[in-house]
Amino acid sequence: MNAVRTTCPYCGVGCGVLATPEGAVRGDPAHPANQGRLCSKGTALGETLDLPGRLLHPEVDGKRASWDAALDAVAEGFRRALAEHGPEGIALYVSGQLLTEDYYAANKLAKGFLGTGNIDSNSRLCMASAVAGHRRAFGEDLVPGVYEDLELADLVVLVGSNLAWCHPVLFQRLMAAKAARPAMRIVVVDPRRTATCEGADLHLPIAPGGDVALFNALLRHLHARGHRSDAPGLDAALAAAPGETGLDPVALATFLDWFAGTPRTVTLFSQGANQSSAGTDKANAIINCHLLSGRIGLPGAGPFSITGQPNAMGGREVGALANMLAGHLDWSRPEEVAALREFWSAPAIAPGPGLKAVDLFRVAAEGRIGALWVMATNPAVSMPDVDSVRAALRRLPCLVASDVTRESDTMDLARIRLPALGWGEKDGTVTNSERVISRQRGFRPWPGEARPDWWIVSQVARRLGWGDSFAWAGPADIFREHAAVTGLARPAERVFDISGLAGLSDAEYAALAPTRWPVARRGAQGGRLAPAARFVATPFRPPAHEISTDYPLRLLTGRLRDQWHTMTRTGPVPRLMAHWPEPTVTLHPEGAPPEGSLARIESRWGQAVLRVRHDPGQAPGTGFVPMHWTDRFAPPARVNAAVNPAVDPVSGQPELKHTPVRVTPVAMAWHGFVLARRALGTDLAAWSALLPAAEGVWRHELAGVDAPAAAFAGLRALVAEPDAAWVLLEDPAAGLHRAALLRDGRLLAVVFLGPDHALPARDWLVSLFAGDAIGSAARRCLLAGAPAEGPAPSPTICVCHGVSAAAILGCGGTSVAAVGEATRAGTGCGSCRPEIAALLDSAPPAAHIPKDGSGSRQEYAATLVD
Ligand SMILES: Nc1nc2c(c(=O)[nH]1)N[C@H]1C(S)=C(S)[C@@H](COP(=O)(O)OP(=O)(O)OC[C@H]3O[C@@H](n4cnc5c(=O)[nH]c(N)nc54)[C@H](O)[C@@H]3O)O[C@H]1N2
Ligand SMILES: Nc1nc2c(c(=O)[nH]1)N[C@H]1C(S)=C(S)[C@@H](COP(=O)(O)OP(=O)(O)OC[C@H]3O[C@@H](n4cnc5c(=O)[nH]c(N)nc54)[C@H](O)[C@@H]3O)O[C@H]1N2
Ligand code: SF4
Ligand SMILES: [Mo]
Repeated sequence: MNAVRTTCPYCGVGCGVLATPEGAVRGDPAHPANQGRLCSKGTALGETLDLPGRLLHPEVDGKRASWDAALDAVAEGFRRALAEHGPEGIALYVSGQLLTEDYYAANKLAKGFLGTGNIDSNSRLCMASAVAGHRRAFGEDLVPGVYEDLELADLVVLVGSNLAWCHPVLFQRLMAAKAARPAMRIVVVDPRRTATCEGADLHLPIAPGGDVALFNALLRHLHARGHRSDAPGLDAALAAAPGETGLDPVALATFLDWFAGTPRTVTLFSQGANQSSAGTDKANAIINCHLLSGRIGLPGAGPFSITGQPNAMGGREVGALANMLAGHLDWSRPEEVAALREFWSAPAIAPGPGLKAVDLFRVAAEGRIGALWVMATNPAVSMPDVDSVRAALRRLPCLVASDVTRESDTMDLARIRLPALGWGEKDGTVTNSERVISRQRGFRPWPGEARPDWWIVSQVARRLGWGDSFAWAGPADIFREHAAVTGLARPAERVFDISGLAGLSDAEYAALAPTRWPVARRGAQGGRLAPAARFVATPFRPPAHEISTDYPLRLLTGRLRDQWHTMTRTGPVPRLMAHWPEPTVTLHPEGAPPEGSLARIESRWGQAVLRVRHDPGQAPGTGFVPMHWTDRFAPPARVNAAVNPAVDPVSGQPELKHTPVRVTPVAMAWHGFVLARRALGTDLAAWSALLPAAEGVWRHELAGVDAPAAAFAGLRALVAEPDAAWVLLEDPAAGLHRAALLRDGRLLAVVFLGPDHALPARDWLVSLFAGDAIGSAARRCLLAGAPAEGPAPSPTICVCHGVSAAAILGCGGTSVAAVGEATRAGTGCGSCRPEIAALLDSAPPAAHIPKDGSGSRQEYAATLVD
């Protein structure tokens, strides 16, 4: 196989991938992160290589432009904004999905030459609190541990992490370790009972925002149990206000005892910790406990901040957050600023930190930013209070956006659109959660006029008069320069040092094997870190905005297993949409609107309308909405319109995981769906969601407030085709309107309307679109929406091997392993194993196959699974 060794572009696990130009993809057995494994998203990478909607040429003011003209326009936009507003009035907003080399180039342009601190990254929404916590405790942004520690630990505590869905390969490594060593314990701290809880011994359904209280209690408990430390700050930390966890006292006591009595403990934390107005304190409250128990940087022991994006860590290394400098150099140390100024020959280097993301868009909304360049991120969807952010984007005189796709909500608003290379084309490095630097290598030709992000940056720099400082021939040149920066102003206390890689030849860079930092000398390999640390007092504070009688429910947001962020790459792939086809709000069944109905969630900031899904594992008083839906797929379901923009006072990271809302049922005149052989858009009705149902089949979920008969006629007219015939069923008195469009026995479209959400499952109808002509038996039941006999198709659980819930329940296996042997379900990427376990646990089984195909439901046992 002519496969190229590269790295997965999704999560921060950073799995090695072997890929061929034809799009065949498999896990790289030689990569230390995954040792050959891949999850559902990684496995489907081949299907995302030729997505429609690719941006292939630069555009200025909506018209195709040459690179010269587009780059001139960017330079002119920034020159004008500089003249009008000064360096405070220009900004870059970049992303952990850039390669380190692209990231370095953007940061050098902003801080070194445009002279502005205003370059922030979507990592502000993601890792900023962990970064700030590390810097307060260790004096530097350091992750002490490595993945292997999760396998060596006797206790693994997952705080605000849905590892099973968000870092699936690491979760599989953890599950394999536990299977080999059943005495190992896993605790999940999360207000929701997630798929990750399926592998856990104890689930602590913490009150949203209660984590600081939990770890403050743990610190006191450890102290009472005789743990001592010489590190500074312990007394103040012990004296800090404890706070309320909302936990059952027995479960809490169990956790405190397990932790105190287990030397090999890893506490892994993710967005349930970071995305909080107390996010930095959450990180420090966790680190405090590891410090007092002496468990940092040891095999199987340490605090572990897991990164989200493929190159979240790389962005921190190059300093592309508004409050950081390149190479972990620091504005607070003048000798380091001077060293960088000299190294870059950048007399105008930014004098200090710039605006953090939430502030940046607020200032832009006030008209104080003249030019903004967005790279590899979609703030028109992913920022909190996002309608205000959209208003800010619209107000910008010069909005530049570099992306691989034309199909993003941010691209819609951009004045200058620049086509960037994507995964499989671009070339450079990324750093994963355990500090391992890996190569992403191109294995596909560059499409259209798309160019690498670093090249685009360097061309703009040249037009602004700084060509000599950006005269790189390729990513190897940039990497060497970045590596050299990390060696500046030495000797110093800074641990981050890869100056040992500054002398790599082009050939050595091309062949670079996964390498963990620090690498201070050529040939060195980093290991665990045991930095000197201090305690930080973390007095408990409740979330920034508390619930009230008007807004009595706590809205949590997060991710789904098979979607990536704003869906630009995963949304169009039917296999990935199958797992969770509609935008939902998950609620505890008690007092919730009926399952399958539509409900409005409203906050002080905005609203979204979503399909109701019941889950007894959702804590009463909370609701969960995935962050993924956009104008492209379901305009009314953009949850960030409702999410509050409060930030952590230290890190500036927004509180994306806690917004007070109310939920109200939405009355609609009709509900319905259209299946068609092309996408008809997302404006077909008052509520509209678009999903790829199968290869060449699009599903439109709809609900309207107009007269059903008129809506039905309108929808039929939309899909009508010459020489095709309608099969019709209409009962206007009952509000029932159904139609199927056929030509020569081939199904072209289906339009179903009813008075409420109780409509037939879509899966069987979707299956009829495959093949040339449908059989007479199926034809007779077409408008019933279900076959006359035999089971209706049930939702796919195992995406890799296409195994349905019905097949799993019907195979006779009673364990995940037995089901795997009988059906192959769960034996591919393994991401669905928690769902198989949940399905097997549920009783009576048949009741848990969703009637409407709206996603798999999970029921859960008691809190203490032990
Ligand atoms: N499938 C998939 N995987 C991804 C991504 C994706 O888009 N899709 N994105 C990647 C990125 S960039 C990131 S940052 C990671 C995120 O990975 P995770 O952080 O694991 O994912 P989330 O679903 O955002 O949030 C995790 C959990 O935090 C819980 N939570 C909410 N509030 C609180 C609280 O106050 N305390 C605690 N303890 N928990 C709380 C939520 O219920 C949720 O289950 O995933 C990465 N991996
Ligand atoms: N409510 C809520 N909101 C959230 C979160 C949450 O949990 N809840 N999580 C937050 C977190 S942790 C994150 S990380 C953000 C993610 O939010 P975003 O970064 O806005 O989401 P993505 O969809 O990943 O956007 C990446 C864009 O970069 C493009 N792209 C991919 N590769 C390249 C490349 O090589 N070059 C260029 N130029 N473009 C490229 C993609 O096509 C896509 O348009 O969302 C945040 N928002
Ligand atoms: S766990 Fe999945 S998404 Fe994350 S890097 Fe590995 S294959 Fe990619
Ligand atoms: Mo993230």
